[in-house]
Amino acid sequence: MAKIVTSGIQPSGKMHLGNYLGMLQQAVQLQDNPNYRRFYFIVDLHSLTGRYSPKEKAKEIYELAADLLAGGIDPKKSTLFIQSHVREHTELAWIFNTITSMGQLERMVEYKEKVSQGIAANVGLFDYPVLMAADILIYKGELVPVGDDQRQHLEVTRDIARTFNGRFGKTFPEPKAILTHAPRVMSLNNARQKMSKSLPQGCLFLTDAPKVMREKIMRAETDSYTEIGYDPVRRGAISNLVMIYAELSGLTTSQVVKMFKGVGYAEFKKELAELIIRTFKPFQERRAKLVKNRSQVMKVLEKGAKSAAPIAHVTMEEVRRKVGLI
Ligand code: AQP
Repeated sequence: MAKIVTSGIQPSGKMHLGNYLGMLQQAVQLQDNPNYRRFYFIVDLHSLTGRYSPKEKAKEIYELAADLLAGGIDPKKSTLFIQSHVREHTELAWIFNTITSMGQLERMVEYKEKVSQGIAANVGLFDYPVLMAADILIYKGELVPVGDDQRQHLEVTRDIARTFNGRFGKTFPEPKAILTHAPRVMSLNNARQKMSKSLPQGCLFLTDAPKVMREKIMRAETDSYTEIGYDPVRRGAISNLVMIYAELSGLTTSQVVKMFKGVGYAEFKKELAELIIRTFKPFQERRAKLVKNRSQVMKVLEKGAKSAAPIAHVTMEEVRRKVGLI
């Protein structure tokens, strides 16, 4: 039987290089594996936990769909849809809320970091890992292509699956993360923080104009050594740039270091910027066409929800029965 692969992405701003290298690139690669069935979704409900304008939100949801399609998600190979269009995600999240302890959610590093950045926390933000567990388990997902920042949340999913199975009988698998070689792309201007759209200065967006991409890379943090190297612990900033180069060129980090031996930082950065611009030019062209063709994109999302909903419905019926709802 095909293994179920699930992954979600928030429509809360533009897609960036971290999303691409941590999640999208591998979600696309997994499409060629006939042993997997894939569910990829835009987690619009998760994105309501931050501040937003409703008009802007609708645009972000639709443009993220364009990003995913332009980035290689193929609706013939993957079921692509909007989370809120399959209502069972939230119903299952409620059941999971009742078997999850407050203490476990209070330990979430992402939550604590957001609060320490001054983000006013609401109950939805606190409860994020529980809805994420429902997003995955409603399809009985076994594999989850995600970035490293989601590893702790995925542990909660595994715990919830285990607790549910223990109390109500074997129902859910315990899903595993699939990480890339670039599971945590760091901010370009602060290698101690992950690249994140809430820190836009150090974030390279896939839709940035070539000039902006060049400027961001040329300004990126390095160190006081004279040659590039790969040592993420002691030389985080330059190692981050080497890793980006390696991922986009298909080389290993040691091949990149060898290739640029004796070359100064400025020259390396110039080459890296051109590689990024070349890589994302076709993406930008495809995206521009999709953004203009709203009805085509919406049709894909509607068809995706129609194909995901019956599966979610069956799981929810099983859960309702097992927990004693009539
Ligand atoms: N820096 C990153 N490196 C590797 N993977 C990353 N991901 C996010 N940032 C990095 C992965 O991208 C997928 C979708 O992410 P998301 O929707 O949870 O997160 P995001 O909202 O795009 O993350 P941000 O930019 O960090 O948003 P804010 O600032 O709002 O918190 C996930 O698989 C994630 O692991």
